[in-house]
Amino acid sequence: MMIFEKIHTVPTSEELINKSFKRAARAMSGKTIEDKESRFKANESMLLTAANIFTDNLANIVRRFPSFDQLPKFYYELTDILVGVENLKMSLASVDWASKKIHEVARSYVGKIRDSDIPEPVRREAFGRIASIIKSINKDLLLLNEARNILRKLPDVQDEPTIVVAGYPNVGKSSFVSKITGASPEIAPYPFTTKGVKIGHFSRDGVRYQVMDTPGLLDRPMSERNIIERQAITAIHFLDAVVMFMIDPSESCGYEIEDQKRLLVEIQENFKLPMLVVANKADRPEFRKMDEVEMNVSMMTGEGVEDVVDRLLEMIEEKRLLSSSEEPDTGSPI
Ligand SMILES: Nc1nc2c(ncn2[C@@H]2O[C@H](COP(=O)(O)OP(=O)(O)O)[C@@H](O)[C@H]2O)c(=O)[nH]1
Ligand SMILES: [Mg+2]
Repeated sequence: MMIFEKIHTVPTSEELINKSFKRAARAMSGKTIEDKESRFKANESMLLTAANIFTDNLANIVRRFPSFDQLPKFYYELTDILVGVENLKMSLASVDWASKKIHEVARSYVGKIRDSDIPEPVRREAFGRIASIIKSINKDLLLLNEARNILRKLPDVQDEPTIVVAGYPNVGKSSFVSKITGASPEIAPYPFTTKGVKIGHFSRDGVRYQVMDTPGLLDRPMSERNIIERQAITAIHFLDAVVMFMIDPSESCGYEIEDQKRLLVEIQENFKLPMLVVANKADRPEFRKMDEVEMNVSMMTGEGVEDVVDRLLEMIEEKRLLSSSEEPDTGSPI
């Protein structure tokens, strides 16, 4: 399940006020009030019912947001870029404060109702105070709802060993992904891209691996991107991933070798992830071997594909052994 899926729509102050006071009034409507005693009781319980509805709703809002410090680093980064973790924490704290404050006000007004001569004005005063507490957190409720809408669109990236495929358009990335995952990959939205990421899976020896094709993300120079885009891209850095960079030395992709090399260097500089550089289209007559390249393949003939997969799995294993022996690097890559 997507990590942010359980966050519901966050209501506005006005919606909350209408809902809670209406429900409290409805709870009272069937009751007949014969004597002074039951009239006081009715006002008391109307106040407590309304207050409970408020505190329950507010507590649920806070509870459904994930605890940000426990979020996988990948999602933490994206959340921070998209909405700001500090802003979110502050708004959640305000909602929590309001919930507690309303509880306090209700408690103290129950006492005031008991001490009063006529209960209704006292109860109405309590409602007024509760309403103004709720109104005071309206900007927080709006921010949380906006955050919710943004966070729900994050890609559902599993906490699985991942192969990220990079390289210029038309070099053969998608051919590789469909060759090793069989099925056509799922398309997941990704911030600041129109195409999203394509995610496929395959299993080896009972272990599930995730393959992520990144059209629009890792297929053109970083220097052409603004800072926000770069941050969104470098969040990939926080996945448990290795990168396969694909070059097309035949240049039938439409990009010159020199440009492809420059992109390779940029990605190497921006991602401190293990990287395998692979040249594709070995079947083509224009193909030539390159110093930068570790393995040559052809997605058309299938030549070398198994070796590439074996090498990538080896790299994942090496990375796993390495990261279990040292603290993960949590520094920002840019
Ligand atoms: N001759 C040849 N063509 C290939 C090879 N791999 C991919 N192609 C072709 O190159 C084009 C782009 O491939 P695609 O996988 O969509 O590249 P992507 O844009 O990097 O995902 C397609 O027409 C493929 O059929 C290969 O090994 N040999
Ligand atoms: Mg493609």
